[in-house]
Parts: sequence; C-alpha cells; structure tokens
Amino acid sequence: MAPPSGKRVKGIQVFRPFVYGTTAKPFDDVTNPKPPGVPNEHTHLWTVFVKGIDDVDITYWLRRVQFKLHETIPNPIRMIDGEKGKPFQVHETGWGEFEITIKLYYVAESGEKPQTLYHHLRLHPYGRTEEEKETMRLGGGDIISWTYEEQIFNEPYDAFYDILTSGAYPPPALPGAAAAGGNNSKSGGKGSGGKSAGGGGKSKEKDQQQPTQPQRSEGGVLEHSAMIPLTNRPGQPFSRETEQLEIKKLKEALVKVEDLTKKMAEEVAAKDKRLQELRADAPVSNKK
Ligand code: SLL
Repeated sequence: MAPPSGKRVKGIQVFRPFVYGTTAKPFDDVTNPKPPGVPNEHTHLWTVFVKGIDDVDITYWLRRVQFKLHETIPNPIRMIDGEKGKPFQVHETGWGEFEITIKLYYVAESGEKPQTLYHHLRLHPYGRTEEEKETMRLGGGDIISWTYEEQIFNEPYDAFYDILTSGAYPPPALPGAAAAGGNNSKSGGKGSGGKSAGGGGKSKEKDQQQPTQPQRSEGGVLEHSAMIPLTNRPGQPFSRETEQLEIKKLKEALVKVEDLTKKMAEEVAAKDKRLQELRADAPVSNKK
C-alpha cells in the first residue's frame, strides 16, 4: 500500500487502548450442549477476539484482523474485516490449547504496516490453588485469558491524526440496555464532554457476575478516545479500579518484601554475632 501523502505530525504519539484474548466454555449437556456436527473429541467452544475497551468502536484505526489458528483446524487462517462497533472475532470448537497468531491491519490513512501479536488459547484454568484458578473463570464458568494493550501511533500522518482526534463522543447504548437510566443512553452528538450521566450502580470489587441490565461502565468511556472506565462492569475487568487494585497489591507485596529483608538482615546479624563468639571461644590451635 502506498504511504499516504502528507506529512507526519512530529513529536506526537497517539495511543488507543484495546483488549485481545480468548474466552472458552467447556461443553456440558445442561448449560452448553454440543451442537450437532461437532466432533466427539471436541471439549470446548471458544472465541478469540480483538476489541475496544468497554466495547467501544476501534474500526476507525483497525481495519481488519487475521487470526491464524492451529493447523488441525479447517481453514486455519481467518481474515475478519471490521464492522463498526463490533469486535473482530472467531468462534471455534476444539480440544487443545495452542498459540494463536493475531495480525492487525490498520486503516489505509495510517500508512502503518501490519503488526503481529501472539496469544495462547486457554481452555483449562491453572494455578497453585483453587483461588488462583478461579481468577481465570468468569461467573458463568467461562475460562478467560484477556490482555489489555495500548496501540501507539508514533508521529501519525496528518490525515490519520485528524481521524484519531476528530472528537470523542458517547458510545451507543448496549444492546438490551434499559431505555432509561443507562449510563450512556443514546445522547449522540459530538464532543459533549467527558461525563456521562450517573446511572449505573457502583460495581463491587473485581468483575462481579450477576446478570444485570447491560450498561456502559461508570466513567463514560467515549468513542474515539483513549479513555478507560473508572470502574469494572461484568465482562469488563480493565478499568482505573483494577489499576488501583493492582497498585495496592504491588504496594502490599513491597511492604512484605521489605519486612522479609529486614528479618533476614537481623538473622544474618545474629548469626554473625554468634560466629564471632564461637571464634573467640575456640581453642587457639583451631584458628587459622
Ligand atoms: C496440544 N499442541 O497438543 C496442542 C495442539 C490442537 C488443537 C492443539 C482441533 C480442532 C479441530 C484442535 O482443537 N486442535 O479438529 O477442528 O494440545
């Protein structure tokens, strides 16, 4: 593809958050029966995806995504063209985990070459404890492996810079959202500022999974912006809230490490003292 005419905007970096990963669901006769035609040995239904944070549209910068699946899967190379506001995704069934190659193709105006990501399809939660394994499960038992990522456009071309910064606006309401009381009921219109109407109940720690009316996350992530939500909502674990929790965990871990280091140093000092005492007491002939 020919590079776009025009200049690059010097000294500017624009970033856009996005999420990629897999969600897998084991087949079972009650909640997830195997559809007809699915081979006997297949144990899971799974999805691999690339999407905007809080499900906002990313097709204004990402044009298509190629998912390269395992060779044992029929037609392993899947090219998915962007549809505004929809995730780029592939649904499959299978029995084994493997690495998926995800190639991102940017809009022509960007002049950017495609970029490749790698993602391990996770079908089985792992961890030392049940609790650790549980963090890989959503409420419905789905096994998730999701990654938050930021796409950086370094010194974008003029025309692409204009696309990226043409004004942020509220996203449409989620399908099935209550007509009134949603966080971002369809107010439409461009550039109506950062805040969204209150609405959605404050979510609790981590991703809580009670079935609720689908609502946008608190914090009003705008389309065409680099915002991330203030709080989580079911299925949307990447937010300032999560960030704060991670920071808290890191701080607590740091205190623990400092504590251990102090204790260790005390032990070493005590042992050293004991060694000096023993040396002092030892018969002269043993001294070197
Ligand atoms: C493993 N190295 O041994 C991996 C290979 C392959 C997964 C996993 C086949 C699906 C189909 C399938 O699930 N392949 O037949 O459509 O675990």
